[in-house]
Amino acid sequence: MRIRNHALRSKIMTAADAARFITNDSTVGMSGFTGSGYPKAVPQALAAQIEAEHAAGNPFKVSMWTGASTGPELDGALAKANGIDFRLPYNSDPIAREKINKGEMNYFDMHLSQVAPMAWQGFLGPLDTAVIEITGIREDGSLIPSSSVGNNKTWLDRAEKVILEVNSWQNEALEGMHDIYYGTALPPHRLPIPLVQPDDRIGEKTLRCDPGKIVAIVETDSPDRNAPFSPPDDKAKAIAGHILEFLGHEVKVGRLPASLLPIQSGVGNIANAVLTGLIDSPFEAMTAYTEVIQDGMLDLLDTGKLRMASATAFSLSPEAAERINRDMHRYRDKMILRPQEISNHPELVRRLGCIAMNGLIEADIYGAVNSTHVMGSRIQNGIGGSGDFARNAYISIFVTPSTAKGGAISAIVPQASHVDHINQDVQVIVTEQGLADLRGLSPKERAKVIIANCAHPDYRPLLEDYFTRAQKQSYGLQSPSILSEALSWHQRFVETGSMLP
Ligand code: 0RQ
Repeated sequence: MRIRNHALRSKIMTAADAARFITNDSTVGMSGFTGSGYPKAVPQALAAQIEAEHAAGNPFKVSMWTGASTGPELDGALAKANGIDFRLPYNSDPIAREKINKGEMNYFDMHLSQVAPMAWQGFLGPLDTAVIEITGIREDGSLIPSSSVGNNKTWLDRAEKVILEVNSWQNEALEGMHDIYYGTALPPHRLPIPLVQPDDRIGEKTLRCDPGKIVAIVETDSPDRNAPFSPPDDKAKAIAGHILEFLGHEVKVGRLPASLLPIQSGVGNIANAVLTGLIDSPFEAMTAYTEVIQDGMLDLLDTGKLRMASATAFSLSPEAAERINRDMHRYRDKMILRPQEISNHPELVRRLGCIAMNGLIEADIYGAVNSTHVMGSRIQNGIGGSGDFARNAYISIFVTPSTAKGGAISAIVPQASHVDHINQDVQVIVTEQGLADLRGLSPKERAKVIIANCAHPDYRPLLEDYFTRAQKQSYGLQSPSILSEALSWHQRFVETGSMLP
């Protein structure tokens, strides 16, 4: 039995009845992080309720806070119903993305580690309702978390009303895997977070929740989004190869230990390919201190190369989700899921010395990175946790194919059309062409290495030409720029569909 607290069983109801507790103009905190552990039934019932109100000529929109991206049953359904007025943080849902880019939805993209602390600071406003997926409820009323922790602790603490989805698709053996730290506070009462190794447990195994706030419990049996990974293509394999060679070199010259330092890996196919590449690497007894556990990490855990992984969520293919569900008892001792304010905490990322690896949209010749905005204005996903890790990492690596959209776009440009990560937070850039180690280099030195090692051959001569002329024409010569031309590649793409002249 999933709901072991008898008093709370009286709150079980249908998703439609539960959704009626959510009203127009209210703020809702949903569980969910990179497609796992998000509520599936109540958001769909809410979307139906919103559509019915709209059909009757009544306004109905909510503000929505999550952990990170969710799934089609949540972001997709609510965006389709035109039910979201404001959303934070990271989103990867295509329908929500379209609404944001059409100017029909307000989106506050923020560092994932800062969501919970900023909610506590209060300027985001009150939180009316929390809708949280869990695996079960214990006899004492404490909640067994699901396949992501995200901001659930904070939503449960801050919300006036709580709606729970108890999802029996989630493996009961998840119980005990989580580590919920209750020691955070606002300044001036903050204390050091007592975590010095990725496998330290510093909190509780379950979430606390005032039973008086629980207005509804909905029973579900639905899988997480679980998007498939495509097998690594040649570019991803080449990128992985450059990174492995670089890390090997760092070990050889004594700048990294033989087991490396805790790895953080972003989402996506390339990040997954790098993890897969580590299987054949010489590194042993590695650890991960990261946001999401992907397929590649499971493979690494299986081979024993990865000793353990700490994260806030799973982000698995359907096959890997099945595998982990089958073998949960075996994986459980090697994985810890924490609140995202801890998995991504700058203090901990700096202390542990994480090796951060994240994707980028474009980088400029000086190494400023745009992770979020295509052509400077169209949001792709969001900054996610990349800033939490990039700024504080021991080594901050960014990866990308050297071109996008079949070669019509260069990922290396004269000037980034939007900046998420400033030069100082970007130490290594890797494309299938090669790797640029930018540590200790001045801007002009960085430009030479980035153009030579990372740019695609179709764009390399154009970048060399720009950089040569910039060094003659620029107002200043610290980071030479031709202001009238710096964003002309983007303009050309918008006008002609290609950055190539
Ligand atoms: O678009 O799907 O329409 O073809 O962006 O690009 O090459 O498949 O790479 O999946 O690794 O995503 C930066 C978006 C890269 C991701 C980004 C288009 C490209 C494609 C995806 P299509 P790829 P990836 C941990 C850390 C920010 C958050 C972060 C991201 C789509 O890594 O969201 O790092 N990062 N979080 O065509 C136009 C360019 C483009 C471009 C790529 N220069 N111009 N389109 N694309 N480059 C996770 C969390 O924090 C939760």
